Amino acid sequence: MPPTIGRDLMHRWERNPIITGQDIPFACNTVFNGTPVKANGRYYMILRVEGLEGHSFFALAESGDGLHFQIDPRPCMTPETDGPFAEWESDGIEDPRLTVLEGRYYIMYTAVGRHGHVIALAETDDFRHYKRIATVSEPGNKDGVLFPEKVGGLYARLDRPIGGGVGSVWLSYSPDLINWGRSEFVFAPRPRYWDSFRVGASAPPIPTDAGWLEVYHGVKMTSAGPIYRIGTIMLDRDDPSHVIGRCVEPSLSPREDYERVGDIGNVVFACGAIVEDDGQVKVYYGAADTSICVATADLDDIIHSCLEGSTVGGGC
Ligand code: BMA
Repeated sequence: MPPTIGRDLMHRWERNPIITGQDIPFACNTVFNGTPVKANGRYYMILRVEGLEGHSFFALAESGDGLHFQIDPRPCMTPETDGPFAEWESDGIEDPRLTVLEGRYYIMYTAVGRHGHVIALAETDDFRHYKRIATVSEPGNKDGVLFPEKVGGLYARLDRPIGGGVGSVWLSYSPDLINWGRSEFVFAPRPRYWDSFRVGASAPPIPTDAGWLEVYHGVKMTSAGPIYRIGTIMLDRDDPSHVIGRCVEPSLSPREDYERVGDIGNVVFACGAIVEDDGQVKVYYGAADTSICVATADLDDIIHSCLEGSTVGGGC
């Protein structure tokens, strides 16, 4: 692994940010927390856009190289105003996570309404038309990420319920993507570490020979407010509630001005990653809730970073 003294394991692209509010072809406050997939050699990214009134919706960005994106002229998915989803989405839809599962594109996202945050699931064939499937959690849950394969014959997801005031990551299973249960604890904030206040799943889990690689976010609360960082954890392939290893140090911390300053400063927050054929991983992240950036790292280095920390801080 190359030395990481004075720098992060994930290397920022020198021309970050890759998408800002200036690139959005309609009125908005900010753009952040985009989720990518690569299909037929092209990159598609669903972006969280915050409207001027403060509610979020989604827009589509497309690219040939994963670095330079074109944004569709109209939003691709907006909160429902009629029907069963309307009361859950009256204050917006946030933080999409795209998963390719059984050849279909699924979007787990956070619906925000008068009951607070719930996790919802939709699917798309073309990234432009979306069919809602179900709300899949009770209020008080967010950061839902769907596994790209069944685990033990069932669909699986990670999520982040707030239980007892603590934001920990949990695992649930489903036979049909609608009914979820068999929930199990996976990992919690680590006292006195960079992820001591909250943790949550960020990218949909990535299958590797070492297990399920999960790129997560960890929050430290300080007297100047929260600091959001990106970390990695390895979960067992057959039983993802079992933690194999967890990074000691974050893989990416807010350091650049565009990560330090914005609507919410000191935030790097990933919603997806692409593993390229050459073993490089592109991690897409929102910076300061104000723009979208990309950082890269070698898959082997990321795996090594979480395996070396298997016993630190109790592991989980
Ligand atoms: C989290 C989510 C993210 C956001 C982050 C930092 O709770 O709401 O959408 O990027 O906070 O503000």
